Amino acid sequence: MVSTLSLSLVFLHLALQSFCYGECAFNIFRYPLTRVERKYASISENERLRLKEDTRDMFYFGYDSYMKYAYPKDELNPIYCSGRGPDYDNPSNININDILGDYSLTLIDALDTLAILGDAEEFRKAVKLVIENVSFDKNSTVQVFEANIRLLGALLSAHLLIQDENKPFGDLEPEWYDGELLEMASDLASRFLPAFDNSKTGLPYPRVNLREGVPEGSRTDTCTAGAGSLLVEFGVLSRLIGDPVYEMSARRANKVLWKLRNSKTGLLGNVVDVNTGKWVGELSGVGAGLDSFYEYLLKAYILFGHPEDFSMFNETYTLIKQYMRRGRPHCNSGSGDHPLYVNVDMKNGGTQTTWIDSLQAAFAGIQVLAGDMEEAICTHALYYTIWRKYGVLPERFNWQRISPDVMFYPLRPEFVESTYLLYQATRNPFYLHVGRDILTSLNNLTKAQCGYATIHSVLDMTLEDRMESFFLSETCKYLYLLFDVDNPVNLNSQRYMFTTEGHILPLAPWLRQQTWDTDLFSSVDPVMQANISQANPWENCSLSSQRETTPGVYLERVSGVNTSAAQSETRPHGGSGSDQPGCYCRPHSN
Ligand code: DMJ
Repeated sequence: MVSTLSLSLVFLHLALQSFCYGECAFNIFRYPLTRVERKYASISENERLRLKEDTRDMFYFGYDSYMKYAYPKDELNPIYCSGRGPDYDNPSNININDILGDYSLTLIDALDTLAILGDAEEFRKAVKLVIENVSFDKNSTVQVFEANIRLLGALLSAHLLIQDENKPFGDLEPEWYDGELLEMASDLASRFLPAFDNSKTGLPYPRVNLREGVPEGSRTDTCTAGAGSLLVEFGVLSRLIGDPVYEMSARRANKVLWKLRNSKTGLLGNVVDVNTGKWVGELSGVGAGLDSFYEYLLKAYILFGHPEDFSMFNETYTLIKQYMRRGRPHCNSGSGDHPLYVNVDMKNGGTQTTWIDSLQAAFAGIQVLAGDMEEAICTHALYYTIWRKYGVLPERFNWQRISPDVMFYPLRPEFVESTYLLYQATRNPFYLHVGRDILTSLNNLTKAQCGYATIHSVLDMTLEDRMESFFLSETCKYLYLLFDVDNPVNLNSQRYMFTTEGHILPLAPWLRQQTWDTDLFSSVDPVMQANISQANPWENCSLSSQRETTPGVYLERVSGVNTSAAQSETRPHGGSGSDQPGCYCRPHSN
């Protein structure tokens, strides 16, 4: 790993220049500058503006082609210039059917990117098309997680942008607008509720049929991110319409996952059964299957301000660093391999795989939000090295064999996202250069006849005829925002937060107002509690941080139990990872 990835050291050093100015142990910019240092040290204003315009062109090439060849279908086939909808003939084709539902997905997902590009006219036109033509009353069985982040998040974001009286993106409001997008959001979310109602633990079934609810014989295994990344959108919807049921359902799912953490390590697995609460996949990592669960603990706190979400994030983040981080302890000094986060066994923290996946590239962005800047720079540098090697990120990269394990690249945004967030946080022109590399390789490697195409294999750069909706909603958006330094989002960055699908939401005081006692809604009913306890008899071990933040009050409020009595019966729990004061537990009797 050291030799091939040693390039990441160079990138790391370059990236640390402005961040560590005057503080870090080393400074590699000694004059005269080398050729590489000269390249990364600055970027001309003309070049930045050219990159911004090129990114704009990239978006419109994809968007206009979608509108011309694919709309009202869900996605564009960018090679054969046609549209794609659900595969109704083959219900088991979940690669397609989990996401596409015959609801003009790409158009809805792209709404706030149009606003961010300053195209108020096209935004209003698109809003009209959505309101007049899209219905969620469809016989489509889709993933709750995907429909939540791509559709619900997009509808809420567009509605809130329209409602913003300051109009930072121009006049987005069609004159006849009367909250129709919010009504659609509410209708869509109501179709998700059977996923929660039908489960024995409170964790949502992974899929619902939009018309019929949870299909007979539906699979009960869900990834952790799928069950635990709903709180941002559900919380905003609940607060907008004054109905706590959505926030309650999402909070309860998070609470259940929290109770299911491994008693020894405190880690979560990547797949869980919604009826038994048993872990089906015991892999713990920061990429596929778990990524947005961590992200939404932090983002829910940023948005709604509940200390409990922050405690959960902090506790989890500490454990991630404790169990998953490998390599030298300090990123920019000392000896050893470049740090990376590996996938581990949730039961003991042992390394389980020798690959990292491209979704993990978003973790650097989470580290920026968490304020762990040196580590964010370090994480990002590793992915940049891999990006440079292939021109894109393979879906999985084997860090032991230094080669891809899974070859495709479906135009994912994660690496662009963390590049943008790092530039916002550091203002280091290094990241503009990274953005230029990304833009260049997307144009060189993925541009097809009428849009941008998924790379089938990073080894031979063959293409697949698919442009996922997140290309317009995230990849193009983050790249544009990276170069458009004067964009209203960047000038008021303290006023906005991105969902995991890149939709912007306002950080507004009204979202932080307590309209109901959310703690009460996070309780789990007795039947569900019994199921969870069976799955994890040591569940209370993992509640230490909640008890510490609201000592004695939390459990009394949700269950009526006098917690001081309950706590006096506890005994110390001796697993590693549970050495914080106050982590006492006893097993439940079954
Ligand atoms: C997007 O839909 C979201 O970013 C999600 O959180 C993860 N996967 C895709 C993009 O890769």
